[in-house]
Amino acid sequence: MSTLTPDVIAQLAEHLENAELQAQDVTKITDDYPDMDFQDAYDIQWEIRRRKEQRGHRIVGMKMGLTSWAKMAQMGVEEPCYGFLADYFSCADGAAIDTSKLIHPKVEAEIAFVTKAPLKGPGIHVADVYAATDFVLPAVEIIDSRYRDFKFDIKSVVADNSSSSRFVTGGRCLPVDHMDLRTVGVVMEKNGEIVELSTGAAVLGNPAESVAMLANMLGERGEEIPAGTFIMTGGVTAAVAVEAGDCVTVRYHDLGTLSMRFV
Ligand code: 0L1
Ligand code: MG
Repeated sequence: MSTLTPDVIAQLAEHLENAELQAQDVTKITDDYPDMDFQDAYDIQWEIRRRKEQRGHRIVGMKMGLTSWAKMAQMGVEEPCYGFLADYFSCADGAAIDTSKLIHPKVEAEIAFVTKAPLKGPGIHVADVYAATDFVLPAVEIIDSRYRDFKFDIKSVVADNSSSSRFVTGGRCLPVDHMDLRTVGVVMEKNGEIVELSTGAAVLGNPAESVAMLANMLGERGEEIPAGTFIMTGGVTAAVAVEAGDCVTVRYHDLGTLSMRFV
């Protein structure tokens, strides 16, 4: 059930997308619309997606957020959410990421999937995800909430495309049946010092659970994960703030290493 009119959904989508494009922070939208519900929040997110596609951008993947206790505890929010990835969010391994286009970026080490068959909820489980997976690969997400000081609640976050901003991929692709994703070790270094350590199990016990959850959440809107979709499953560690001058390297067991610098 939604509480906001289509006009208000459109206005809020424009407001949040402008905040992203102008790298200008805003206050959380539930301050003005305290009764908005999850359907309103996802309607705003889908309207931002529509606006980008209308301007010629391609959607190149999906992300799940807040899927680890480290992230939930860090943000004081206890519910996973999803977002979409537009073409200009994608950065190559080794990229120089321009912080002047961002508000207050943070990095998260993630495990990503690429599907080879559609997944449509409800009822999708881990075995369905394994059967539909082409390969897994490492990814680093650069999140950038548009909300002042990263102060928000889950509905405001969902409307803001779950803080999606940039992501880096590279490393090695492996078939999912060659690995136990729960024991994939991850070491994050900032400027040569280890800042976070974790393993894949930090994400819902198994990152494949995160893909299943995405399929089931999309299924509630009659949507699916199409074959060939790139999906980031959520940070295995808490997010780490970065600024111009920082270099980040993330080492994954078996999946290689990703690096980026912030300029
Ligand atoms: O990818 C994420 O886990 C971020 C979800 C949104 C909350 C945040 O900005 O930390
Ligand atoms: Mg993330």
